[in-house]
Amino acid sequence: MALRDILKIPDKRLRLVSEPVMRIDAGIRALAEDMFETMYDAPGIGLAAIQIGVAKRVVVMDLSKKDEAQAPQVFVNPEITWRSEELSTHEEGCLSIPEYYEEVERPQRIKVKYLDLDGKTHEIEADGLLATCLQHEIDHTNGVLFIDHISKLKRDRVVKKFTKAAKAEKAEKTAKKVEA
Ligand code: K1U
Ligand code: ZN
Repeated sequence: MALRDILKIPDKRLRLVSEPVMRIDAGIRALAEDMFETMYDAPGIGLAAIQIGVAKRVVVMDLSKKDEAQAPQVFVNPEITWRSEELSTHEEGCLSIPEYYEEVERPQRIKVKYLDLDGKTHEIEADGLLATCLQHEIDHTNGVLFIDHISKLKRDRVVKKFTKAAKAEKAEKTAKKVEA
């Protein structure tokens, strides 16, 4: 198991469309383990492989409450097969946009088809936090971020803030290299 770095905006890799997994093998199982370690460490309740720079359609999630046993779930090649017409609004966060939270409106209920790590196909109906989190993570596999669902004004403001921070971090690293 390995703790991986989580990509932050404006990293362009977050905009890639991830590739479907063709074969669930030891490499995919090791990837899921690294993703859980990284997600629990962050901490977060979900993570898509592209957030650690791997453009494969793999999502991990754990929606258990603090006082409950861990409930890890893996979704390989998750696909939304049905969306309700009713919408609902939930506050969302993203480990690739740390400490920024906004309300997002999405379909209230969805059906999702996916494979587990044994290659078995499942189809589930989700609502509440599971529906929100699945839609957020499936968006990641398609290069879509939750800030794409908020106003342009708010999105531009948060992208500008993180772009400035990334430039400052790069300049600091360059200065340290010159010093050494
Ligand atoms: O995909 C991600 O970036 C992870 C994200 C998932 C998510 C959260 C809320 C709504 C939709 C999707 C996070 O986990 S953000 C962190 C977070 O929500 C959290 C962290 C610690 C405890 C409880 C929640
Ligand atoms: Zn996210």
